[in-house]
Amino acid sequence: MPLQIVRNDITTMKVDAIVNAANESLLGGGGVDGAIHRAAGPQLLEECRTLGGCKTGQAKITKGYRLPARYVIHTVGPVWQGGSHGEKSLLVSAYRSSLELAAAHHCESMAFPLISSGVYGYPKDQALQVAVDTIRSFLQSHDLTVYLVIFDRAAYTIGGKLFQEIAAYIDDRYVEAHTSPYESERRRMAAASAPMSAPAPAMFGSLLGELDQALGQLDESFSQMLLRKIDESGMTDAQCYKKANIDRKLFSKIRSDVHYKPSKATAMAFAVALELPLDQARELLKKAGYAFSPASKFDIIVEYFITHKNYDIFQINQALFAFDQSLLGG
Ligand code: AR6
Repeated sequence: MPLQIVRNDITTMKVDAIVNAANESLLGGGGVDGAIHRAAGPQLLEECRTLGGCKTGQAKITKGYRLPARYVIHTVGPVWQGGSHGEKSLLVSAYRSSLELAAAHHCESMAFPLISSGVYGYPKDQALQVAVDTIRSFLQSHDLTVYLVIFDRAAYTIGGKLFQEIAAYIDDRYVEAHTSPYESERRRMAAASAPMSAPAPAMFGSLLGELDQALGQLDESFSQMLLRKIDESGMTDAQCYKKANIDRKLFSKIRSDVHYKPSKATAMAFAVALELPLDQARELLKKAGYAFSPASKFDIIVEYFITHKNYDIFQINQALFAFDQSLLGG
């Protein structure tokens, strides 16, 4: 999955490059900077001394020394001064410069801390939004796996109102699924015994056509249905898998293997990228052998977003993260 949000200590990440939230001197400090220098050992500071500092919004690269990461990209985020001192564009620039440096060094994976959100005081929710937006737009034109590493849970809050709405939605579904089995049974029986109205003769032609099409689609595999729906949506393959937060390699596997069985998170990510209404999302999932379950918070949260026609996978992932669920994508 090209952008993943994880809760971790960045010094333990096994990626090509980790990013350090440094200061302009590049000579170390507290927070994540201190942790990275401690874990990398004194040689990191020696190399940093040769760099001549770094301006806010820019980035410089060193080796990773004792870290599992090959490189450390040192960037300097802005100090928060209320928001009207160009903080946002400097923060965007810190992310962009780091991403460009990683790409120039042929990194395939990198990890960011939430730059400026500690000692530098940038409000965490806004810092997170800038991080997600900037990384996401860079990934439109680059193949790279980027981890956004969240250290403390407080850094990660979705809006209180949204959180409560989703929590209420989960509660409702649980209630429906776990109480009143007689009521749902009664509803099922009533629906089954309702008389079917006969179609008017003029409709037969089009009905037969639809039936024909429906029967043809019965044998469709997940991969065939996915490719058909991508064509129908007018998106290109790349637009679709990027929107689904799926990497190109996984997509070509699905594309070339008619019988490919994706994970549930992958199937759901495509349903969201294609902006399918709930019934069609169910169909696509079924092709991969899955169903939305009222006993799974993960499923209910995705269902919440689909029924609210909010198909922004990053917002969905933020909500999943807030509820301690795994994320959508490959
Ligand atoms: N792994 C991942 N994230 C971490 C870790 C860790 N080991 N430790 C802290 N964080 P900060 P800034 C999070 O203060 O705001 C330094 O002294 C932390 O929870 O490290 O950009 C520099 O030298 C927070 O969300 O960086 C500068 O002087 C985020 O990393 C100044 O701080 C960034 O917090 C830079 O301040």
